[in-house]
Amino acid sequence: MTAAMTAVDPTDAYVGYLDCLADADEYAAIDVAIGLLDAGVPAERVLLDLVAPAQAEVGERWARNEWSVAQEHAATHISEQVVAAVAAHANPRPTGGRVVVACMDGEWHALPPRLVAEVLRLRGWQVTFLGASVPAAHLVSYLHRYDAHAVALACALPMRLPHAHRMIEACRRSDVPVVVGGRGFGADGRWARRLGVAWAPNAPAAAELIADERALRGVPPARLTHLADDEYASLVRRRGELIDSALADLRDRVPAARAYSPTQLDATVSDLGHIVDFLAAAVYVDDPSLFTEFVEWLSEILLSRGVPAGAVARPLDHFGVALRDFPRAGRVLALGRAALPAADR
Ligand code: B12
Repeated sequence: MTAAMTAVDPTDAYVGYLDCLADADEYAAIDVAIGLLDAGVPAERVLLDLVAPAQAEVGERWARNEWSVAQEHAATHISEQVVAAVAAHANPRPTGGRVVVACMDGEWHALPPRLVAEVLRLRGWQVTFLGASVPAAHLVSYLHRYDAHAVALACALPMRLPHAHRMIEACRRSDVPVVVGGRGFGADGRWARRLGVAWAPNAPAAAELIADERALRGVPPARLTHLADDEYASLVRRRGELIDSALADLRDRVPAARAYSPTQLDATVSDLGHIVDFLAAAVYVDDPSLFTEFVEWLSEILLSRGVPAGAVARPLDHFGVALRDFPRAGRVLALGRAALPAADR
């Protein structure tokens, strides 16, 4: 048994609970959570003050290359089991209307909205949780069929924002109010404001918004007139060509890249794809900070995994040349280049 069983506060239980995740000890993790419930801690606090921060720490350990993907997956599975156990223990009965909670198309981070779904359930809403990557057309027909009071959409990755916008618009056309959340909208929700949609920083705030239909519907409209320059659409059309040419350029200019194994090549293609997708998303919302934050994150990830310096700088320079007729993308790339740590320039 890895965890202290006597904690009556999620904060005191946190370190022991993280040890359970580190040891992949599902039973001990569930015991910690149920122990807190039995000690009178509200289920909402167990979810938000224990499971959520522990899961964020899992991400930090993966990012620092301290935990493998397998350890992260094991820990995430345990968190899902703990959420299920807490939900079953609390077993609330709905008194309110139906709220549908779903991940945007292409979004696999289902645990954060699952926490939101359970908090809404605890607060009396009848919640349908549709889970990861729900195609827009299927979501909309589901909303029609069940006459939803509101839909809560999750996006963890800013590169998915253009898809998120299409999905938000599809829900709007069926007149169901939308609230969005997740890291993908920026820490302060600034990209949700750009897309003209109600945003909640966390589950309790989402519950308050959903209870206030006027606030949910009374959001200022999207500010996307810059899309008239067609840069975003052209970037999307050229995605494949940009990735191919950046890979060829990297192999020409960074000697270590010529000796990459097939696995390293796959990872490089995936990183180049992310660079193009984050660039396109920054152009979509017209905010270079979306890209500079990503570049800082990516170079930290690559440096902690021993990827040679230049692995980010080189593709940025290449895209800068390939996209010289794209003034907004060019500005974003230049700011991204400037945001790189000295070690990667
Ligand atoms: C687990 C995990 C995964 C799992 C998800 C499994 C699952 N069932 O959820 C898997 C393995 C699928 C995954 C995949 C990837 N992941 Co991941 N993942 C995570 C991790 C470790 C935990 C997510 C989590 O549960 N967080 C805990 C929740 C509670 O925190 P939260 O998101 O802040 O949520 C709160 C609020 O934001 C808000 N909220 C959240 N959602 C919603 C929704 C609504 C409607 C509302 C109102 C509010 C709201 O309320 C929550 C509670 O208060 C995070 C790290 C992290 N720090 O979060 C990385 C993280 C999000 N992943 C990341 C990445 C890069 C990826 C991949 C691209 C990796 C890859 N190379 O393939 C893929 C992308 C997959 C995809 N297309 O979606 C990065 C994103 C970085 C960035 N620059 O954007 C992170 C931050 C890891 C890191 N530290 O670098 N991931």
